[in-house]
Amino acid sequence: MNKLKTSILLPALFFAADAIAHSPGEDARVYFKNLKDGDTISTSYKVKFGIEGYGIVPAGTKDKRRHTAGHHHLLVNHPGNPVMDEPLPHDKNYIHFDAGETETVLTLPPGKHTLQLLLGDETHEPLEPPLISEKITITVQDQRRSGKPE
Ligand SMILES: [Cu+2]
Repeated sequence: MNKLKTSILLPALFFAADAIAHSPGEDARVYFKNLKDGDTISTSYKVKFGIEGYGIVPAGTKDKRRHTAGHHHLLVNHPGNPVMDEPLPHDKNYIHFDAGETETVLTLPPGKHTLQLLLGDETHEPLEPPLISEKITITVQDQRRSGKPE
């Protein structure tokens, strides 16, 4: 009985291991460490990217680490929803952190902006299921109007 079970289960396990490559677990998430929806920030602000349950490696990583890690993308004022089944574009709405950076100094013009984090694999494609943060709206303060002397 036991022997039979093992012989049936083993191939299934190998198959499952293959299927979960590039698939973060249910608890995995990406998030902004020091920003939340509705925050007001200055024109230059160091934003920190958080990740749990998955790793960070540079884009283009070829070894097996690529199955359990990816790199951050910051979506800035992205209209609608990103396409999830092809590599993320390099344009004004997507900042790639190819070196595996986990923070950046944001320099945005005064006003409201939306920000969202999306993890990509070694070819800049979102994972399955995607690791994506909530989309937050922040306001960049107009320092010329804040009353500070120039
Ligand atoms: Cu990328």
